[in-house]
Amino acid sequence: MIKLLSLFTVVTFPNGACAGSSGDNGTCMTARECSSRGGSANGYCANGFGLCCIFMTSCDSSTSENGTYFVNSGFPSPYDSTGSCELTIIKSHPDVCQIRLDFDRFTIAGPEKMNNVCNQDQFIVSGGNPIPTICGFNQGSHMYIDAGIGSTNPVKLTFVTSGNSFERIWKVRVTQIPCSTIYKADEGCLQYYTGVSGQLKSFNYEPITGLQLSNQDYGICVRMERNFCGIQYTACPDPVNNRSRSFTLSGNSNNPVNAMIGSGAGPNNCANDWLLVPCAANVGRLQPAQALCTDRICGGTFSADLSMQPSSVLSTVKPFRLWFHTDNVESPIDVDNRGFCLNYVQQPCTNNVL
Ligand SMILES: *[C@@H]1O[C@H](CO)[C@@H](O)[C@H](O)[C@H]1NC(C)=O
Ligand SMILES: *[C@@H]1O[C@H](CO)[C@@H](O)[C@H](O)[C@H]1NC(C)=O
Ligand SMILES: *[C@@H]1O[C@H](CO)[C@@H](O)[C@H](O)[C@H]1NC(C)=O
Ligand SMILES: [Ca+2]
Repeated sequence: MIKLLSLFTVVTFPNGACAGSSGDNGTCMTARECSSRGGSANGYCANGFGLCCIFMTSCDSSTSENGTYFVNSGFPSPYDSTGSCELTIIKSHPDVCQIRLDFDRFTIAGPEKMNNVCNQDQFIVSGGNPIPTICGFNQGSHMYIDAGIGSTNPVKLTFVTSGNSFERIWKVRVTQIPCSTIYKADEGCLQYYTGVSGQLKSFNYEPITGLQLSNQDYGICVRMERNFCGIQYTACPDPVNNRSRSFTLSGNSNNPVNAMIGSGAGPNNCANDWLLVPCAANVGRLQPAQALCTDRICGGTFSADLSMQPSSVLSTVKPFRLWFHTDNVESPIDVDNRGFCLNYVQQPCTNNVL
């Protein structure tokens, strides 16, 4: 039954995601709703019936708005001072289990150069599962924070800046992910990648001056795409150095360093800093030897053999997961290591890949 209530037509539309005219993402709503929730309208959505409402906030604030951008004080200008800048994230709905952070901009001071510890500037996540502290250059990276089920303690993001003058800039997009969605990350993955191919980098990876961060311990997961059974990793091209530094985890990377494997005693093991690639074997190895595989890889060359020659490395352990671990010591044995940048390609369930 249709009731005509008034002469006015009331147009309703869902509060969906929208792209603002500035290029930032927002939520579609009415002008009144946007201003009462503390957002700023930025272009139209819902065929012109709604406004794309952008939420941007800075130090010592809290947000329950999905898609909030957390920026440095004075953004888009850089911030060159010391202090502590915190955002408290409140679940927009009890049915939010994860928070995804996208580092649209992320430049703070890097680690000290002896042991690569983030002791000047720090980015700290608290209130969720333990997350390693990071620093340096991390634009384009992401993190998933486990926010727990139901109403839990809020997750807090803190940028601590201290020490020398440095032009810091950050813009972190905070997305709240409902428990029931198919696009949430698998349990235990700080980073979660989808797609048949892609690129994985350690935090503060940058081939010219970036340094591998100490005190890291986290999982990197790649969603198994349909009809794919294995995954192949290859060190990224390094366009700036004569000898590639795109996989330099241990040793002095100012000199050639072979790949090291395993976790036992001895000079070529990965007891301190390592990338765990489950049952890794070099691509192209003869079949009988394929049974021999390794788990930890470190050194200054990416290969599952003790070799100076880089190789593509195959793993067929499912689900596809890496684990990255570093201790708190570098100098004097480990010098100028950059961490890793790897390209991955999932392998179809043929070609002897089980
Ligand atoms: C807006 O969202 C799209 C899709 O998720 C994303 O690719 C893009 O980077 C976002 N833009 C900004 C400025 O956050
Ligand atoms: C937050 O926005 C993203 C799209 O940007 C959407 O996928 C997600 O479901 C939203 N979360 C909630 C709790 O509505
Ligand atoms: C690369 O090698 C050339 C020739 O040996 C040298 O002049 C140049 O400085 C090197 N570049 C780097 C980034 O090491
Ligand atoms: Ca170390």
